[in-house]
Amino acid sequence: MRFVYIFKFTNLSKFFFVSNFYFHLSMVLIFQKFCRSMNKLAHDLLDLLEISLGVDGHNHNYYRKLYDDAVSIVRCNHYPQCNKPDLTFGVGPHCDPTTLTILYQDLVGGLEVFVDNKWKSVQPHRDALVINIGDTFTALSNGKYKSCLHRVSVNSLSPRLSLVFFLCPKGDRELKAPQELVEKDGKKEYPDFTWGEFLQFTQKNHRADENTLQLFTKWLLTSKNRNA
Ligand SMILES: O=C(O)CCC(=O)C(=O)O
Repeated sequence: MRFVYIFKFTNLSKFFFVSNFYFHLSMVLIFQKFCRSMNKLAHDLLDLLEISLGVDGHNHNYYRKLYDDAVSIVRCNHYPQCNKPDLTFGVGPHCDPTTLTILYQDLVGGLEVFVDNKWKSVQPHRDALVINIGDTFTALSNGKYKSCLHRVSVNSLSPRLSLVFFLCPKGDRELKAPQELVEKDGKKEYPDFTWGEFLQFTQKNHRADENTLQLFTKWLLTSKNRNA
């Protein structure tokens, strides 16, 4: 009897191992496909931003080239129901330090952006992606594009899911606004930096919020004596 039982158990664990393996493998393949599509979309958006900034002549493909070996981040957020939603946030107010954010949210709602001195909710839509400018692109556009302050509220009725792709350059890539843009503006607003330095700053020195880029710039200029 005992042997039969063990035999059955072994078969069952094999079944779980195999089904889990295929489940995880299919998840990996889905995520891979998702990341490739988001990476392509992010690069297309960089091209559009370049055109909008008028630097697509002499500096054609400037931004795309900075991100040709991007090491981006994907985050799946799960916000459980909360009995006291007035006392907390899913995510507190912050600007993304990254370059561009492409976000898909389910239909529950909760994402809010700070516009015209008011928090406004970003209405979920089944077929829509939310695109955010991050602090790194603020610097790369010499301050022309501002990163967007946002937060996530929670509710007592339903959990919420979001899937977020953050475009990031390789850690040691030197980041600076195109020279053409700086010359047009007559002033370079931010010192050169690498994404590795900025990431480290947000993890060790200052948690991401609306002042991160400003404080990082100050920190760079004082700690490294760089010129803006
Ligand atoms: O879940 C959301 O809608 C936003 C998430 C977010 O701001 C973040 O992950 O940094």
